[in-house]
Amino acid sequence: MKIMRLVVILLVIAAVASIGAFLYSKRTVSTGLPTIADNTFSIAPNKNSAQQTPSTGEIIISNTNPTREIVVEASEYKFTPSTVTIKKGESVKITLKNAGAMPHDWFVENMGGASIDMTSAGSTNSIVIKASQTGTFTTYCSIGSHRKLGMVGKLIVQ
Ligand SMILES: [Cu+2]
Repeated sequence: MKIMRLVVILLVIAAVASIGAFLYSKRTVSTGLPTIADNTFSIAPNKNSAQQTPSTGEIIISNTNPTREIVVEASEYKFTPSTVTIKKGESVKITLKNAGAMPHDWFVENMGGASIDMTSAGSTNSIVIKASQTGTFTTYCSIGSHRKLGMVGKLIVQ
């Protein structure tokens, strides 16, 4: 009978298809390939992490509201003013204004966290710092040989 034959053929097709699907799913599982989720490590940058991590010295990067701002102008090859004076315990925003033609930055020596990142010509960058101890610290531009060429200054904490 034609109908019986058709039904048998359909059953065979269905059986082959389901066995195939079963083997396929089995294969997917048994390969143990990591899923996208396994491979995804979470990158959840904390925007304030740099500001919340105290540096190793007496100067910490503060995320509290600064009471004032000191603008340091950078050019080839000097800082103006070269000496920045702050008071112990006060949060001060230091802004590096690049008035030169080359990129510059502003580092407080031996205070890894206390630095203003590379600032391109015509741009400004800031940090808020707070010093817990008095002292005089060397500041400099870490780019190329700018330090040797004169981009050195002082941070005095009174
Ligand atoms: Cu420089």
